[in-house]
Amino acid sequence: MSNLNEQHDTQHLVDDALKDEIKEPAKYHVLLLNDDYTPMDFVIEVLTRFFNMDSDKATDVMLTVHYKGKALCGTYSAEIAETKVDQVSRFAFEHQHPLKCVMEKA
Ligand code: TYC
Repeated sequence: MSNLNEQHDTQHLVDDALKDEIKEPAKYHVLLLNDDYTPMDFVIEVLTRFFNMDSDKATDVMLTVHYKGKALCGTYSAEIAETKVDQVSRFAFEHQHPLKCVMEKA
């Protein structure tokens, strides 16, 4: 390959590396999904315990999930979002409820 082409390629690699350094870390939405079995009170408990909502806000979000199928609980870095999903999933499983909590790139 010509010297000029190699220089061009190297510049691209440098640019990409710099871009990664400058970029804000990606954010993730954490959502609750509706099902027919998890008690409403349990969902409110999840929202107050893991997403620091007061009971009015938690009731509002629970009803959004119930009527619309899903709702946003919070937006976090990848690591925090994974931890929330894990905590909620374990808590639901331990109480034998089918409640599902998922994350998606914001
Ligand atoms: N649909 C459930 C019921 O009628 C309540 C519910 C709300 C379940 C939110 C899950 O994420 C959920 N008991």
